[in-house]
Formats: sequence, C-alpha cells, structure tokens
Amino acid sequence: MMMAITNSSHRSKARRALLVIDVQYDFLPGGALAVPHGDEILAPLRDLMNSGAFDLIVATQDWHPRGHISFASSHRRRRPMDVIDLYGHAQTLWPDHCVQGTRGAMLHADLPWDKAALIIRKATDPMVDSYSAMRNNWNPRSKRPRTGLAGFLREHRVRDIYICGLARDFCVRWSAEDAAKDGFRVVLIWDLCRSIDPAGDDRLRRRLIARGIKIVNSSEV
Ligand code: VGL
Ligand code: ZN
Repeated sequence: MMMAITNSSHRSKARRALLVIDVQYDFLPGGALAVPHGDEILAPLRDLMNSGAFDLIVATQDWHPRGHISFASSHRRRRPMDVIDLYGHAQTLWPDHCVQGTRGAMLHADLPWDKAALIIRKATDPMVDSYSAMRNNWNPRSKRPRTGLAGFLREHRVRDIYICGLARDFCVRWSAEDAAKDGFRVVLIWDLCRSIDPAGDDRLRRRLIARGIKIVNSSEV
C-alpha cells in the first residue's frame, strides 16, 4: 500500500532563518564601542523582522563579564584597538562594552525581540572572546567550542541563514564564515550591517564571496 507523503513544514521543508547579530546600545552611536551609522539599520531591520519572511528569527547578545580578557582595561599599558597575541591568535583589545546587566548590553528597544525564537548570549567566559554566533574564539587549548546554535538550527530544519547586524567586520563576518563552514547556505544582508572600520569593506565583501557567502540587499530578501 502506498502512503501519501505529506508536506508537513517542520518535517520536510527546508527553512530559512534570520540571524540578527548584537544590535545593542554599546554598538550604536553614543555607545562604548559605537559602530559608525549603526543606527541606520534599525528601522529597515524592524520592518524585516516584522515582515514574516522568515521561518525563524535568532539573535545574539554580546554579554561580557566585568574585567573581560578582550577589554584593553584588563591589560597593563594597553589601549583600545591594540592587537595582542592571545592563545596564539591575534586579539583586538576593545573599550569596555556590553558588560552583563548594563544598559549598553541591552538589545535595542526599537526592534521586535518578541519575534526571536532564541537569543544567544556570547563572550560570557571571562578568558575567551566570542565574535561568532556559532563558536567561541580560541581558548587556551586552541579549540573553538560551539555555542549550540548550529545544532538548534539543524533541528529546526534550517538550510538558509540570512545574517545582519553589528558589526559587519567582526561578529557578523565571523558568524557568516562559521555558518558557511558548517554547511548552511549563508546570505549576508549587506545594507542591514555596518562596519567598525568601513575602509575594509571592499576587501571584506570579496573575502565573504570567496567563502561561498551570498551578499544581497534587504530589498532582494
Ligand atoms: C563585536 C567587537 C567586540 C561585534 C563584539 O559585535 O562585532 N565587536 N565585541
Ligand atoms: Zn564584545
């Protein structure tokens, strides 16, 4: 006897997720690590989150304990934007930012976070930074432990991940590259990101394309 194969969406249909990276007050104008023009993404991103165009929305929240190893203030004679060697890899030192429980660490109130199925908090280990939504940066054993997000997305049958947020040249970039390595189809929504250093944008765009990441504008989503 033949059985009908139903097209139950959660069983068989490839789904698409929107991954919203670190839209927090400290990354917006006036914040501790302000990304130039970061506020310009707020209104169009709100519309996109409300559009219903995605099966799933996931967000990240940079969430450092006080005295975090990535803060210049945690190192003698170091200033923000200095680069040091940490566990054998380059680590940029940042101004104190997104400290757990502070206003600067809050997700921006203009976005509809009630639409997010999951909010991943990252960089919570005092000795390890974490840019990517998928994995921490290197730790003393030089591994990059997973956050669990890849597994969560796979269990939800997500195949396509659309990424946007702040900052394009750090957490968005690392998340996109790790997601592509993990076998997802990755689409970066270029106009819904801003970079800490916009001078590197042309190079960044080429690097992402070379890694199989598709770059679009929000009007094409
Ligand atoms: C980020 C630097 C330090 C980001 C987070 O969200 O891009 N950048 N922490
Ligand atoms: Zn950070």
